Amino acid sequence: MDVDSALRQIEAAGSLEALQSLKVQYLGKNGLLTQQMKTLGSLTPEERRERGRQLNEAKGRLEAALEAREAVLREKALQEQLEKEALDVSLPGYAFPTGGLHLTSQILQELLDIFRRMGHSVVEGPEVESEFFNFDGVNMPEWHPARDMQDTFWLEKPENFTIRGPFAENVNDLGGALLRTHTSPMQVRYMIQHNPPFKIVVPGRVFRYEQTDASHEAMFFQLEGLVVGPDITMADLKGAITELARGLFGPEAKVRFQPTFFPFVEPGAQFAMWWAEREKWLELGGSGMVHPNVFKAVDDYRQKMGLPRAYEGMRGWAFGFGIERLALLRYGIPDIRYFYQQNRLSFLRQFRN
Ligand code: FA5
Repeated sequence: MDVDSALRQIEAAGSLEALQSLKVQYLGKNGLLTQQMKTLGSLTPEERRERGRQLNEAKGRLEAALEAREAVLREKALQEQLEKEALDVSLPGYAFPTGGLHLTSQILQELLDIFRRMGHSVVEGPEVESEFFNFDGVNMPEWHPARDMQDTFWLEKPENFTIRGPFAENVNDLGGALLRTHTSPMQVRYMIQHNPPFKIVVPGRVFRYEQTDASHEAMFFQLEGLVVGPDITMADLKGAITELARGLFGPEAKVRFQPTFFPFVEPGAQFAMWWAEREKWLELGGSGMVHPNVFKAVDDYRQKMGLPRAYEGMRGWAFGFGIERLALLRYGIPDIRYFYQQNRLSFLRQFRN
């Protein structure tokens, strides 16, 4: 074995793998040097001492050379890795597009916060509704001309159509299936399932089969309010709407009620809010005292289900208004169709929260 040639090979090893195989080649279990060590036994004691010393010295030099080369190669590998992974922190970052809440969701959250502060619970109902809850239950029987005020998307009713909610499947005569035209059916659903007194608000999507224009959509959101108890009066309704106006437009806000007709309230009133900044009235929606026929429809239904009648002698107020209409007026948006139809990001981004 030529020690000098081995040392040169070690010195020239270009990688840790190459170095490892040299180590095996010379010092491994069957390496060249190891084999020579094994021949020592056949020598005379004298020769053995001399030869053993030589081999040990060679082994020491090889080991030292391997170690030194390994240190150099490791350092080189580290440098290469550092260079490869180098990060230029002065480069500009990537802009990640972020999502945001739709304007409608933002306003709904604001409204729900105002009503939660007044002690209302927030409840939701189904968008596919039965004729009974959408119309008959809120005092709009089939022959009632007021049904024409809300053009309806009727749905083909499948064979085994059952309407969502407890008890509902036990009642056969719920009429046709439709997309709810307002959130008022939740008044009936909630009262069937809960005893008074209570305060609720119902946010939700509603649908009307109508020609769209700058202020009419076929799909929009309403917020419904309902408060029932033994001595609720119109003054409570005024108080709640005033709180709502102040929550939206500040402590100076005023409200205005004008008599109007909705089948499910008596008396009925449309309400508007005074927007001081712009000095104008915003017509928002309808309201009134719950019509006795609505309480009666609820109690009749409860009785059919074997539940006690709970609404005789009760009084309540209700309101309902359009969320997009509020936004149109508040932000001076010229066309309600910007909200959903064209999904205009340039429009929606103006309201990014
Ligand atoms: C109702 O839907 C009644 N359920 C409201 C109500 C509830 C009255 C409880 C009394 C007591 P109306 O059809 O007027 O009423 O609609 C209420 C509001 O929804 C309107 O004032 C308006 O803000 C909004 N709205 C109605 N139609 C559209 C439409 N096509 N596009 C956008 N918003 C609409």
